[in-house]
Amino acid sequence: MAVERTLSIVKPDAVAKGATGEILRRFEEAGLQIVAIKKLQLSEELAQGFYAVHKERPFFGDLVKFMTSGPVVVSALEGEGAIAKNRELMGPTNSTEAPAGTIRGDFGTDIERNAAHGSDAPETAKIEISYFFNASEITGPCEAL
Ligand code: FUP
Repeated sequence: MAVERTLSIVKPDAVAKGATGEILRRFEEAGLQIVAIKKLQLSEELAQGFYAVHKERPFFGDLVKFMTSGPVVVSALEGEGAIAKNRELMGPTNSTEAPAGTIRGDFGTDIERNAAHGSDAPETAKIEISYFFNASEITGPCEAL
């Protein structure tokens, strides 16, 4: 399996619950390294741009409102099969269908308030990471001690 990078967002609902540390811990425990990280309040413009692919969908307005309702924690994760690994840890999009033990099952509420975002493919991961981070803000992986 190839070493990949993926973009993760701990969404406002999970940040507000104080679940940021636990979610990041799950990534690290699964062998994903945090190579970039920041906490920020998304502006309406930034949230609209991030979800631009969904702009014609009926839920777009509510999604942007939710994503701007409080701070988020955005990170770039690196590791073997990072994209699929992150999505496996998150569980299905709809938190009502996500099993206990998954991030969306444990910390989300429904299809909108679903605790976390993870890129879905290498091309989108690249675009999404550069949406939030300059090259100088991304570190290399740490060597194991
Ligand atoms: P995912 O790749 O799992 O994040 O899911 P999608 O790209 O299909 O959807 C992006 C985000 O849109 C989801 F995280 C939540 C939101 N969404 C809704 O709010 N309502 C819907 O009916 C579908 C998606």
